[in-house]
Amino acid sequence: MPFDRRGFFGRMFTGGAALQAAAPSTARAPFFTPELSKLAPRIVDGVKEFELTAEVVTTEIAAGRTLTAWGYNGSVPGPTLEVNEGDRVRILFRNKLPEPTAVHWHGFEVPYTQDGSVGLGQDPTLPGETHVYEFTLNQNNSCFYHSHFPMQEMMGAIGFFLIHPKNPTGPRVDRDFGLIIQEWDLRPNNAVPNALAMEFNWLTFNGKAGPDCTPMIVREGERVRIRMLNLGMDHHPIHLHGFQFAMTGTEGGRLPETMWYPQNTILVGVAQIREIEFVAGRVGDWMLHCHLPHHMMNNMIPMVGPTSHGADHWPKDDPERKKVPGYPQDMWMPDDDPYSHKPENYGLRKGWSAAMGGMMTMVRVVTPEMYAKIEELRKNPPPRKAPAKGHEHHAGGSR
Ligand SMILES: [Cu+2]
Repeated sequence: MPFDRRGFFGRMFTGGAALQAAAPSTARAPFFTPELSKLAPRIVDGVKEFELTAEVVTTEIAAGRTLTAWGYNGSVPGPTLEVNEGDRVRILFRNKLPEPTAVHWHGFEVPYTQDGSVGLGQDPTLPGETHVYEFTLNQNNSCFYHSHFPMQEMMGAIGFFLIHPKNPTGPRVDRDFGLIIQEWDLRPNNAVPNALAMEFNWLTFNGKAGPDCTPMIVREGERVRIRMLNLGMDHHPIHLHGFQFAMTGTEGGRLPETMWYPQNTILVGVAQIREIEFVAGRVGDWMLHCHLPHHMMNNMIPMVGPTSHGADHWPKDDPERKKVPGYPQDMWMPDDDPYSHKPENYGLRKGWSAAMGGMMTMVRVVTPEMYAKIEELRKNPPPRKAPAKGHEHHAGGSR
């Protein structure tokens, strides 16, 4: 398929800046899923063999807010699997959950007996049992794995599974990120989500709610791809500040450039993957977030106020203000400290955390100097600080 690198898209995205990303290169950008580890295979007679275990996982989705959900290999969502087109893959799947389960390989072109469609292609894997999946992957696209029991899906049982192309097409990206979109209904003093809910008060990218999402760090001028995967009860319109991007791929694979068009908000429907690309042409700390208003906050409660918050943040329990129809609506409660130990947050403006609640992360487009500083901190990160007193609501611990 012919790709014109000097086409209008290149010009639109770069605004005349050097098209560094389109320079020929054979090296592939590493795929990076912030917060989530990669599951390393062992090679057995030329087959990539993975061990995947479904189990109960307790994690922290924001400072002080615990989630006990169902994931894989100690992680919720599960670890990222990454293979190449043409690979033979074997998965030794162990069920450590207290009920039957099965893993569906979502988007895979494999024999139906290996597809994980429980009932049709296989029996459920009972608690304590191991089931072996094996297939050859003659395809290239962003896939995922998940339990094929719907309530288990809502308990978090999902992970990324990327199949890299043998022969990549189109402009090469410098940065390649993956985000898994999930939503949780967590009631007060309860870490176990209500999997039947239709309304959600905690919204996560890769198992973290803002401001606990680790920013994606890129250098000025780099070509960035973000692959967003959604599995929940809502479709999420994801908006990027500061740039126009193009949808360059779906869960079915990369799209030809003739199908790209500019946008800055993209609807990621349930069970879909949407891949966006842009050239990060301008330095800045740019939000990437779901634009559903209720998904831009943590621990959304039926009424925000009146509350008994201290004098240093909003809303204020003030009879005069309460005469104004509608007051109070929004909160403003910066608490940067519990997140200041992350190297990726270095140098953010004071008070940044107040605006970063909910399904909200950042693309930080940085100078070479800032990039070097963050790299240095990654080798030697500062200690973690506790949330400020009275700020437990940030994490929802007190409600
Ligand atoms: Cu949303």
